[in-house]
Amino acid sequence: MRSGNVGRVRVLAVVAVLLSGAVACVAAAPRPEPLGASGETTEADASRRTAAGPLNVLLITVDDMGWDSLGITGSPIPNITPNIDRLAAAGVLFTQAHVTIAICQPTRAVWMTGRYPHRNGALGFGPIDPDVPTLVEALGEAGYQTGLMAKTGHVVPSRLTAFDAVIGAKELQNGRSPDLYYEHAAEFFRQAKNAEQPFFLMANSQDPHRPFAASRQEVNFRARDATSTSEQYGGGFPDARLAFSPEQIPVPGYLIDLPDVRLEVAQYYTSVRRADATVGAVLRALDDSGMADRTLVMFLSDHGPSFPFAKANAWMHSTRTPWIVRWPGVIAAARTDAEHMISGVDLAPTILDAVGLENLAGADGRSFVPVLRGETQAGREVVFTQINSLSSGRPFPMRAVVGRRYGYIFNAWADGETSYRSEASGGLTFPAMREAGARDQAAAARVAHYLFRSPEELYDYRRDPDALESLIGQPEHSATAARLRAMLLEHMRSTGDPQLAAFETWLAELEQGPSGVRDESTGER
Ligand SMILES: [Ca+2]
Repeated sequence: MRSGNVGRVRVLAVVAVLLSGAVACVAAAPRPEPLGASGETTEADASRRTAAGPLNVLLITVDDMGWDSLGITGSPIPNITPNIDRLAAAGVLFTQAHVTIAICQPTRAVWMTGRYPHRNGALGFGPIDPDVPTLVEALGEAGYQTGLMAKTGHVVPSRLTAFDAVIGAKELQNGRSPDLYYEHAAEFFRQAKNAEQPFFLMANSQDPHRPFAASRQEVNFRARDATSTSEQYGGGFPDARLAFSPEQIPVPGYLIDLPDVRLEVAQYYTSVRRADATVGAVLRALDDSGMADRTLVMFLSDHGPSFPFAKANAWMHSTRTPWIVRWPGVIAAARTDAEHMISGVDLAPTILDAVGLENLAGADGRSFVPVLRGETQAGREVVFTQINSLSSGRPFPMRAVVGRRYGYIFNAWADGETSYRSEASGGLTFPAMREAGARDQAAAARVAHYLFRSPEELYDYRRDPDALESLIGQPEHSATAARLRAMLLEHMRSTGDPQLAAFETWLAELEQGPSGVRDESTGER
């Protein structure tokens, strides 16, 4: 690592803090000294800089994969994710991890900045604000060779040039060919090794994002892709046959068990298996490079699956993610952490801390490196999640606080008339649920709840992980609701949330008494 660059990072960080006026948001605790900046070798330095050189970082992400779709997190499908399971067996798996926002682009903007969406500018599909520092730029300034594979339009799109190497989805068969991931990752590792630079590679699988493998949507997408002249498309798709029979797969509890739902979930799991193969291919390339023993590997999904009641929402299944870290020499193999709640805002601070760099100026998140080292970290009882506008550009603002047991959601858009629609409303599942609603009252209620919500929801996720019964209005849960409302209010105030006025208005209505609460079944207040 070049020490001059490290110094420049610090100067830029200080300037950025002064410009943004965000001094209060910078962690007050002293940060670890960057590599080589201190004359003394601490124990922490020793793990960062092995005899072979500084610590490399490989960040592997999958697209729209549910936290419980893996073997290691309890999927009943045999051998569904052998490669990810193997990675977890060599590191720590966090079972109480959440991303911050369950949409492709803004979730990655949170990862890159360590800031909540309303503090980095990327509320929906917009770019990160120009004055907000990013993880990739900090690592590049510190002498890291940086690379990006797929999802290129969704990772700091305004600053794609910040990456030294960009391998688009088109060169990876729409981000879905394990063989091509191997080839390109191997080449990236070779170049970093030859340049004698540490590396940061963000390898993004575009599986299991829609179109699911062997689906009608994929047939249609393939036809459009074949004639596309855009830079992003035209790379083709790997061939796929349905890997699981519809009878063989578990239907998520938040959906309704119907033939078309089973078929689409089987298609989803076919894509999950291919995503796992891509993860395995990238890890094999790392092994073959000979640098695995000085590389921190982090794995997570960008949010939950593209089904109703998951992606682009704020329920537990929307944001809960399987988050794995392998760090040779630091993390004892096969640990599971079910205690600490970690969040998308913590990703950049943790990577920077692990390699010995300062946190990004103005970051909301904080490093969980102490937890990786086996220590207990206070203040990890809840995470905050949100939705703003969807890929369609339509606003559906939601704010949520999620704990290990309870979760509270404020739906600022739920007025009894506005109807929710997202990408997951297409395909097979939601139309099948709507059709079932025409002949079944319970299905009709479920569909109506999805479409219209209510201003607030409260769930006991330990008892009801699929969020089937909101506890709002039940006297025995009113204290829990009040506690979570207060936590969310404080968070929204302290982060300057643009939905604050809407939430305060709602809380004022609640103060007026039970008549102020809208009855979800009738839409009346
Ligand atoms: Ca995604």
